[in-house]
Amino acid sequence: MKVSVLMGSDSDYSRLESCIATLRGLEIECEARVLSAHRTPKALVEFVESAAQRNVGVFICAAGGAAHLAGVVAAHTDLPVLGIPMDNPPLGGLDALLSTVQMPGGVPVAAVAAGGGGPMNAALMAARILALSDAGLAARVRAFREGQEAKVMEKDARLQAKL
Ligand code: RP5
Repeated sequence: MKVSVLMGSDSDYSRLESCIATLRGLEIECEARVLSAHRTPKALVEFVESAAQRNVGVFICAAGGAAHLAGVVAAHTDLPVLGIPMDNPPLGGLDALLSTVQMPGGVPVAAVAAGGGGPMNAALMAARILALSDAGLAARVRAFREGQEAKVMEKDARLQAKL
């Protein structure tokens, strides 16, 4: 299954590169689009409603400011929706975070994380969801975690050697 990565503006793209790279590193097919809840509402809904035809399994939605993207997507799909609040001026992302975590009951959006780790963690959370029904992906997710542990242990060993 594929992960659909949506962003409210092309100005969000540079911070989503780690999300897309993480998905690709885990050999997860993904699509990425700039679509806005406010500026392109019709195209957004059409795109979300045709997700089954593209074999989408999870949506990742990044937006700043009023950040309605994840909520609107969740209102038009039964698939899991992961929202990434982008830390933009003038309110530094608090606005987007509050929008993302205050969905009304019945329309679930998971707010994955604010800040630099958010896009990568959204990709890893999407991978864990898809891995529930994909043993090969589950093995790659485990290998990622183990590889990360090995890297940190290596750094610690280098530090110990210097002390
Ligand atoms: C949001 O407004 C976008 O997701 C972006 O984070 C923010 C600013 O968009 P631009 O004015 O840069 O297009 O909708």
